Amino acid sequence: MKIEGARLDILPTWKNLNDMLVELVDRVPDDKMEWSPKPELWTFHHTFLHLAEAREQWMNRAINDGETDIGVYQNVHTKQEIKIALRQTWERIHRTFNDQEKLDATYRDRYWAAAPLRTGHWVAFHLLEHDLHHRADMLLYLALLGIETSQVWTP
Ligand code: NI
Repeated sequence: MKIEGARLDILPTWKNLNDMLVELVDRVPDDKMEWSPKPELWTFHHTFLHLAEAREQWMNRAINDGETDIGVYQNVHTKQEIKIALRQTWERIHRTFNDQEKLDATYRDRYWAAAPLRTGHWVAFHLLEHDLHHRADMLLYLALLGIETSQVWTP
């Protein structure tokens, strides 16, 4: 019996998570965007760019969706630009992960000869984990600064 692939029904939850990431940008005081708890740790600013760039890299290098890269590190600087980048890159990955055929297909990084073959499901869960991981970093940063957010009750 052929087992049909299930739709990725985490997308509405992930959309909500992306909205919270966008909201988090405004929770960071302007004079703390370049702050990190230790010099060797990434700043808020760098972490937000890294999230958007990771989505772009997966869509370009592995999924190869044919869309134009927004050039995160070159073009995204201000808080407003970061919020737009988080929304644009979310829309881009959503278009892929909301498509059953693309979700079930397999992909390999085009620029890394030893790259393992991955399903669209794997890429989706990897990027979801990545969003959660770095959101947690930034929530902890805010807690260290004594800034409360409405998104969590404990740091
Ligand atoms: Ni990362």
